[in-house]
Amino acid sequence: MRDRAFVFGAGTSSYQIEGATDADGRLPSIWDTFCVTPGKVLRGETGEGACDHYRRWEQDVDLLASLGVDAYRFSIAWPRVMRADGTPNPVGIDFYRRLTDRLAERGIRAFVTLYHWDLPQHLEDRGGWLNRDMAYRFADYADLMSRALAGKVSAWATHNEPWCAAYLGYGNGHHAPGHHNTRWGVQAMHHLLLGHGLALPALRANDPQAQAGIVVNVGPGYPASESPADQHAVALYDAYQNGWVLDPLLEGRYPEALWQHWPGCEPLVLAGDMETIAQPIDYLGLNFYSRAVLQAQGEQGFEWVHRPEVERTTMDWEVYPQGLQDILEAFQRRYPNLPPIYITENGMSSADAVDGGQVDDVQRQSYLKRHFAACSRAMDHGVDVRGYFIWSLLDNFEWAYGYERRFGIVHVDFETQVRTPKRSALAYAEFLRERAKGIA
Ligand code: IFM
Repeated sequence: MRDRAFVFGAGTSSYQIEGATDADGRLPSIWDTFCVTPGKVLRGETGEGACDHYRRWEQDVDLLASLGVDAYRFSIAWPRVMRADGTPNPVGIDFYRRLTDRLAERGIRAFVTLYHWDLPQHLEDRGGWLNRDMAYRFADYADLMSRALAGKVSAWATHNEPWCAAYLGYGNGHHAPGHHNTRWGVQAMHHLLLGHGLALPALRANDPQAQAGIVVNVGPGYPASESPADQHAVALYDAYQNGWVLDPLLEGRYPEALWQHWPGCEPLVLAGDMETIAQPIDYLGLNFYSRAVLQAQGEQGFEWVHRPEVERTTMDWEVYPQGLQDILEAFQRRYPNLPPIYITENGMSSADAVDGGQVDDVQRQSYLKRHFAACSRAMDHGVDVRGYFIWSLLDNFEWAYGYERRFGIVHVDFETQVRTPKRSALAYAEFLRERAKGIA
């Protein structure tokens, strides 16, 4: 059991839960556009209703308090808080003021992400993250929000998972805005990271007590065989999956192996950019779900080996808790200046249904326990992990999969908006009560 300084929480993001996409002057986001583009989202679902959190936020804070979490991780919808001319939308900002105030009243720390993928559509119309200017617009937005919420936030994250925003959004088109061009993905990543670096000074100046960092999705690769070709495949995969984001942030350079995988796709980098990107951060958020088993495919390639016999989730992601320990320890060895870490997302999707007023999500309870145990082992081996957030508080809009994939520890009936804590939520609450007793 960890002491009280260790933060236990749960997370969500704006587009996935808020709904109310045209309330109080919120502007359209790239996800609003993407969702109504035929064939992009399963069953054509959208974030228009989602969990109706924009209207039910008080009930959701009560839910968090009933679980006994130390912290709540959520994101701000950029299109809610800033008008197209860059001026603030006071009604939108007030929503997040009320939310953070209520969390503070309940003794719950706010971990706030600025960008969890809902770029205002009018900015995409100017090129989105392919346009270098976006990094400066993002810094303005960070400045606005860190002034507005100064003193109310425990930790700011500039971005959530720039890998997904860049690669899925601009590289392979699975996410909004749906572009399919590797070079664009690489350039979008550079501008996202530059935006991160440009935002940091504003966060520090406006809200000096808060921690400032970034959240990155990571995953370990393992070779399908001992062959040198498969080992090389893993090195390429690691550059693509982890190093592409972490090397610039922590070492001020892109990994060479990335350009073996994507020859000729280097981004346009201006003088001083890498220094801006690699400024020190107070913490690094890591999102962990699964692992990849890989084999070589050609000179520059790798491919996933699908092993049907292993435990999987309804995302078809392999359940491999040991991967969390392995990757934490690998990063500790690799990056001498690794900042303190929060596991900002960990969780799984399953086909949960309410039965007799209960949701018995046995696999999720086991998944969470095994992953937290793996995280604890890494801590015992010296990795400085400061907190662990379950993804997600609520079943929600799972991007291109719509509402089908349920990640919540709380079940949401999307027809009635009734919330039902699953067994995993009840077990988490019990664990947190026991911990409180142990350290009282
Ligand atoms: O739901 C997403 C979240 O928005 C970002 N990280 C991964 C989760 C599960 O796919």
